[in-house]
Amino acid sequence: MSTPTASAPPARSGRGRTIAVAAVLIIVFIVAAYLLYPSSSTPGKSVVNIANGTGSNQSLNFNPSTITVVIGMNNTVVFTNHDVTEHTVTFMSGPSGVSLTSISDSNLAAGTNYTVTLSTAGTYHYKCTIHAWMSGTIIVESS
Ligand SMILES: [Cu+2]
Repeated sequence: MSTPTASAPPARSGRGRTIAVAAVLIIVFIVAAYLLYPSSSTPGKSVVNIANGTGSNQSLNFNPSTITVVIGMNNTVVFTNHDVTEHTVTFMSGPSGVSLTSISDSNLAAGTNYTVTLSTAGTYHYKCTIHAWMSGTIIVESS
């Protein structure tokens, strides 16, 4: 003798199915957005951090010290100073025609950030003029 089986659930109404499809679509969009814009960086921007202690620890540097960006995608770079002391972002070289002084920041105070958009493709080298061990490279690629 078999035990009674549960009766089949009532068929979904048309409205219920619409809601289920909408929920699936929303989940798909959220996953797609997450894959397109990883949480590690702000959409459209690239991030370079200066960790607390970098000004007194020669094993620390701009982080990451080398980045590659693409014009129109993420060629706006945000330098954030998490340190307790001042730093600079002083460009030493870049593509010809680019004014290095106009893209540099000579006073990146503790707890502040500096945003620069690099719109000319090429390789840029920068340093901190206060701490000789701090230097970085930004490679800007055409889109
Ligand atoms: Cu510095």
